[in-house]
Amino acid sequence: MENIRNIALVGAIGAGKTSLVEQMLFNSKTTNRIGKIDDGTTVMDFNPEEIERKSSVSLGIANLMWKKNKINIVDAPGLVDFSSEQISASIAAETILFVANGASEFDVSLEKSIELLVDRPVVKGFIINRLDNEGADFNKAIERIRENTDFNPTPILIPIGSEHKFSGVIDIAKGKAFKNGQEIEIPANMTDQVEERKMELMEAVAESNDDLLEKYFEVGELTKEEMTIGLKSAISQGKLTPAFATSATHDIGVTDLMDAIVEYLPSPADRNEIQVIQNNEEKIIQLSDTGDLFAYVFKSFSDPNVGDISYVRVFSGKMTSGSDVYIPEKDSKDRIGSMYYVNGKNRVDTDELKAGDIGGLVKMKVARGFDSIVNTNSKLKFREIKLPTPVYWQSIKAANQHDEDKIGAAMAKLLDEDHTLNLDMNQETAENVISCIGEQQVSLLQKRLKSRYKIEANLKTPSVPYKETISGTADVHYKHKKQSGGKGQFGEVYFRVKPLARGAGFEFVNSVVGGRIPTKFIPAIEKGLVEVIGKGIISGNQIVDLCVDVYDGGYHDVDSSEMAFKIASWNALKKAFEIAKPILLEPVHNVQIIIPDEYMGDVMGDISTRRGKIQGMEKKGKKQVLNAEMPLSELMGYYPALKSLTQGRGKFIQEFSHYEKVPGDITAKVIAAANKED
Ligand SMILES: Nc1nc2c(ncn2[C@@H]2O[C@H](COP(=O)(O)OP(=O)(O)O)[C@@H](O)[C@H]2O)c(=O)[nH]1
Ligand SMILES: [Mg+2]
Repeated sequence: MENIRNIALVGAIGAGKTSLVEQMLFNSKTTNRIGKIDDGTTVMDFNPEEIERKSSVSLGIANLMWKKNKINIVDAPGLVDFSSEQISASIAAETILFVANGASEFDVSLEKSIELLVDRPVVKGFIINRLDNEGADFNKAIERIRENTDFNPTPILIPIGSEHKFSGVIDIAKGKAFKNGQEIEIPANMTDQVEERKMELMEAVAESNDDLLEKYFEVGELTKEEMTIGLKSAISQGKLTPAFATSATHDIGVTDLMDAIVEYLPSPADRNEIQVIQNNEEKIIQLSDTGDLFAYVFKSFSDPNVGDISYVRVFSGKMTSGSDVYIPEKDSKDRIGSMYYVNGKNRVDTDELKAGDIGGLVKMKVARGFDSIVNTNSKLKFREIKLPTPVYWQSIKAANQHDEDKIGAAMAKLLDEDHTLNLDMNQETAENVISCIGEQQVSLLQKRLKSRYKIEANLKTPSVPYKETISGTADVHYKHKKQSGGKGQFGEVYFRVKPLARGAGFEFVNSVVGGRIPTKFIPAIEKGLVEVIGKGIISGNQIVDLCVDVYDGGYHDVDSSEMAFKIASWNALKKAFEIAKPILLEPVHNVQIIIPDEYMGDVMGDISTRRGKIQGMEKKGKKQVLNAEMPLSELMGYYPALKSLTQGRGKFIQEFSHYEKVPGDITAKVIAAANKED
C-alpha cells in the first residue's frame, strides 16, 4: 500500500486532464507514443463518442510505474452532466487533483467539479495546466481559485517563465529548479519569488503541526527534511492544498508532477482507515494488506467486446480470481472471475488485486457500480454516496413500436453506468421519465441506445401530472334507464359532492337509507366513481380531494345491475363536475437556487415570469441562495434557462412540495391541449 498513489483528475473541460495522463504514460514508458486528443489517438479517450467530441464522456483509468511506485490515475470528464463519473473517480482515489486551465478565466466546469466533490473525504490539490498558452499566468490562476472557492492553494511546483517561454518548474519544498526531472539552475531573476513562495509554504507547513510551529517560531525556519516530511503530512491531513504548474502537451512540469505525486501525495497506507457501514451504523475500519477483503465498485459499464466490466478499488485485503465474495448491497453472493489492470483501452490480466490497487473485473454476476465486495463472512458496506438531485427531465419512448420491449432492458444497462440518471414510469401520465443533470447526458444516452442496442428513441419534455378537483359543491341526480328488447338497464343515484382539503384524496360516503338502493349495488357505484376518478373528466388527469356522498336512488327488480349503477354513477359525477366549478391542480416544487451575486436581478425577474414565488434569500459564502416555489410545468425547462441566464454558473436543487390551483388562463390552455390529443 505504501507504493501506490491513486489520483483522480477532475476539473475544467479542456484544461488538459486527458493530455496530462497521455504524457505521464509516455514519460513512464508505459506507452511508446504520445496520444493526441486532436488526432483521436489517445489511449484514454477511445470511445467513439469521445473521439467524435474530442473530449471525455466517461472516466478512464491509467496505471504507470514511477520510481518504484505505482500511480493509478482516474481521469474524469469535466462536464457537469457527467457528475457521476467525477464522483466515481473521487471514490477510487486518495487525492483529487482539480485541473485548471492556466490561460483562462475561472471556469464554470471547474467550479462545478469543486462544488460536487468538496465534501469527499479525500485530499485535494490543484494542477494549473496549459501554462505554455498565450495569456497563461500561474499566479493569476491561483488567485482566481482563492477568490472563487474556499480553497487556498499553496504552490509547490511553480513555473519558470510563462507562455511560450515556460520551460521548467521550481520545487518550492526542495528549493530546486527542474526541467523534466533534471535539476537546473534557479534563474537569477526568480530568487525573490522563490524565497517568497518558500516562506508561504513554510508557514503553511508549520501551521499544520504544533511541534513544527514551535520550532518555526523559535528558529524562524524549518530544515529541508522537516519541510518534506511536514509537507506530506500537512497534505495528507487536508491542511494544505498543493498546487502544481504544468504544460501537458509541451511536457513541462509533467515529470516533476509525477515526482511530486510520489513524494508528497498520500498513499493508501497513509490514508490508513475508511468509514464504512455495518448493520446501518457507521464504523471506521483500518486498511491493511492482510485484513479481510473490502473493495468497492466505483464504476460499471458494458463493453461491446468484453461484456460487463466493474472497475473496482480494493481498500483492504486482496481479491483473487476464482474466489467467492459477498455483495452486501444486493445481499447476494458473487464470484470473482478474470481481472485486469487498466490502461485506457489496454488491459493487462492479473489474478490478484491487492489492497490499495485499482482494476477491472470481468462479467461479475451481481456486483455493479456502487456495490461493495467483501468476504463471504462480512457484512461491511461502503458509505452511501450523496448524489446531486435531478434538475432536468425528459420522457423517452422507442421510435419504433417493435423496440418497445427492448428499450427497458437497454435502459437498465445504461442506468447502471451513470448513477445520476434515473428512470421512472409515471403512472399518471403513462410516460417513462428520465430525471438527470443535463442535456448532454440525455443525448449521450440516446446515442448509446442507438449505437449499442440499435434502438432509436424519441425524447420530449414530460407531461405534467395535473390533477382535477372541484371548488364548489353540487347536488345531482342521474337516472340510467334503457329498454332495448329483452332485459333493460336501470340504475338511479343522488349524489352530494363537495371538495376536500388538499391531499385528502377521494372519499366515498354511503348514506342511503331504507334500502332505496340495495346494498349489493353500492360497491358498483363506488367502483364506477373510482374508474372516472382515475381518468379525469375535464383534462384526462386524475381527480383528487373530492367527497361523493350517495344519499338516495332507485332500482328495478329485474333491470337493475352492477353495470347500470356504474353507468349512473359515472354520469352523475360528470354532471356534478359541470356544476361544482372544476379546477386543475399542478405540482409545485420547492427550489433552492444558488447564484453569484451579479445575476440576482435577472434570475429573480425570470422566477416571477415562471410564476415562481420567492420565499427568501440568504448569502452563503460567495453566493446568493434564493428559496422559491415554482410550478413543475415551469421547472421542466428551468435548467437550460438558468444556465443561459448565469453563463452556466447558477445551479439549483429541487423537491416536490405540494399541489396548487392552476390559474384560469393556463387551465383553459391545458384543457384545450388535452382535448386536442384525444
Ligand atoms: N497548449 C496546450 N494545449 C493543451 C495542453 N493540455 C491540453 N491541451 C489541449 O487542450 C485540448 C483539451 O485537452 P484534453 O486533454 O482533452 O482536456 P480535458 O478535457 O481536460 O481532458 C486538446 O486540444 C489538447 O491538445 C497544454 O498544456 N497546452
Ligand atoms: Mg478528458
